[in-house]
Amino acid sequence: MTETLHTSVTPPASNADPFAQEHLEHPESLHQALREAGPVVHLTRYDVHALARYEEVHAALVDWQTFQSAAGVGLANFRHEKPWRPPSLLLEADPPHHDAPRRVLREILAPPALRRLRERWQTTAEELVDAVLTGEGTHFDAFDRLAKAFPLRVFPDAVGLGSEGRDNLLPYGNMAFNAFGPRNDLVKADAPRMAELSAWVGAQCAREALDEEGFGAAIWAAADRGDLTPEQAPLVVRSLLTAGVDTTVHGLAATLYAFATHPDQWQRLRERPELARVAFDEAVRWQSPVQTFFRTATTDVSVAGTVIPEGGKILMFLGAANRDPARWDDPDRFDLARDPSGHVGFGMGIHQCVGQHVARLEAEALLTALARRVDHIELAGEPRRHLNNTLRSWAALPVRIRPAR
Ligand code: OVP
Repeated sequence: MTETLHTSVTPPASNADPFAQEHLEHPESLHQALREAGPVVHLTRYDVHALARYEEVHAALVDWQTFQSAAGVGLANFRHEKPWRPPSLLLEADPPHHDAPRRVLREILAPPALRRLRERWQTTAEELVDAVLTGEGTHFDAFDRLAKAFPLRVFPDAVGLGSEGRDNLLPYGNMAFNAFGPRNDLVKADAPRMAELSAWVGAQCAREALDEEGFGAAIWAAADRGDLTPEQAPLVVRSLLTAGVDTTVHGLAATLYAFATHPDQWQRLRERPELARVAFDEAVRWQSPVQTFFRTATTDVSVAGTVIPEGGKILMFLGAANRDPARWDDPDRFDLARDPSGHVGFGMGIHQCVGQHVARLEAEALLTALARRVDHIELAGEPRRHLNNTLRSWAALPVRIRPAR
């Protein structure tokens, strides 16, 4: 994608604020406008270049040499601004520094390493589904009782966290994902708890805070083998705690929302529960729980004729790329019959979500448990969004379900 710089076109400009409440709540119309405006759009308010088409987003994601992460994957440019916390060794790093932490975490979160969790997670999912079926009627908040409850039951245990303070995990993740955006009201609202939440998360990353079985202990074992330095280990644990909770909670909520609004797709899953994983990926494509990430240009680079200057920030709209009609047939349809692979909801290239197998295993357990017991699921009220600068997230998902006989 690095073309010659001879012909340079001025890109269309937009003064839209993608982080304004209206666009966070309903991003579709902005996404469409940005895709249609051109392959590159200059966002004047932040002086960044935006990519909203699949082709350009995909190309930027895979070209880590030209589009670096070490200057931050939010709006803040770490060349000029001090990060709010020590940068992530995975997300906010480039090769070669990125590679050892990535290799360690990839092994720990690879499918073979997760096999020991499957049976327990399935049992937990069935317990949660039984609880909503035998509760006070079949009308309940699927966000609270399933999407939030399930990851919080299984993931902190899998990491090996102690039992105290687990209610800090979601607020910490919410804060971290807000921090990729501008310093707007969402970021300001997080400020009072920033020191407290950061201190708690920091303390959980110590070897002594983690049990001997979990992902956390496995990261420390890698340090003992010399695959990581002792200074790197706690920061790699921190990545799990930052990226592993809110993402799965809102990804599962997106999946439940998809089924509650597409009864025909629920019947398809009931008939073929082995579609659970495809369904989750299709929901990740359709909703894109992680909406955006930034990169920074390492050189003057031409993207479809527009020169993005060295040091400039590039805003990649993953959610817009995942619904680009040039890449997807009928992109706004949630459809288990399509092949969603190639979506950029987990990113693409060397930074592609290292935890995606964990997320898929969670989704498979929960959806399988539901598909076995639930005949029909529908909305029982207006779903409520929670606003976050990066995550397409939820506050409530009222549903009604009909138990299968
Ligand atoms: C979606 C991600 C997000 C937030 C933080 C981190 C990773 C991290 O490594 O800390 S990936």
